[in-house]
Amino acid sequence: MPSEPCNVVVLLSGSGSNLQALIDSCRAADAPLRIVAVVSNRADAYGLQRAEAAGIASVVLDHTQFDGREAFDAALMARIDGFAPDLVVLAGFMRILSGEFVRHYQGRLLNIHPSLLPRYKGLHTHRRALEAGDAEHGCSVHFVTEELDGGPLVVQAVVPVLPDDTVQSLAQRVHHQEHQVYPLAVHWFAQGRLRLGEQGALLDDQPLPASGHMIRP
Ligand code: NHR
Ligand code: GAR
Repeated sequence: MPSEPCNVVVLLSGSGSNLQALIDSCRAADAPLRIVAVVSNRADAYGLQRAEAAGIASVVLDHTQFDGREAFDAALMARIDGFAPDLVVLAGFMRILSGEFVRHYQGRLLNIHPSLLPRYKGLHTHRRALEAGDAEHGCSVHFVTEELDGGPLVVQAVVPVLPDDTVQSLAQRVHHQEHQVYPLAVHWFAQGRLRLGEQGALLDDQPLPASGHMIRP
């Protein structure tokens, strides 16, 4: 007998192509997860239209309407918890989250970041990889902790940097990998295979390497 599916809430701020990849990955009737809600801090995020098209509940919580980060995060937690999620997924969510928020979802909060962490934490990662002359770039899925982009790694996908790359062409190559590895990591979690242990991420009760599971071209 299949057990209850893992209820997932997705947080985003923009286009939502990673949301779309997750939606597409739960088409099968026996998918181990269901996306129960999408929360955006921006009313104009295209990801909200993707949610609506897929029949997923959505919420807009505009951070500019709150008096500071703590107040926004408290409201965000209340809205998210209304959906009783087993997992919260950051998919292009552009607001730094407070320690209180991160601790509340400890072990059930994942992010996808567009670089090969620990390289290029923060913003403008594609431009920084190009400017550094890196031969390789990529993306990382990690458990979120208070240390920005510093939580235990789950999976990384490597892409080559090509001689004529622009920020756009490189970003597109990385995005394509994001759409493969985020559903993979989320399905691992939903299947009960992935969890956060004391020392880092565990897959099937085995510690993952510090770099996470590596996918190379
Ligand atoms: N919060 C915590 N505590 N830890 C992490 O690892 C987090 C997080 C919140 C978001 C995503 C992250 C990324 O993958 C993420 C990871 C936004 C910023 C940022 O500087 C940095 C990293 C990430 C997301 N945001 C600005 C801010 O002041 C606003 C930028 C904007 O609105 O465009 O919050 O890269
Ligand atoms: C993705 O590339 C994601 O890695 C990145 O934003 C993009 C969102 O795309 N996340 C961050 O930069 C977090 N600071 P999407 O909205 O099409 O999924």
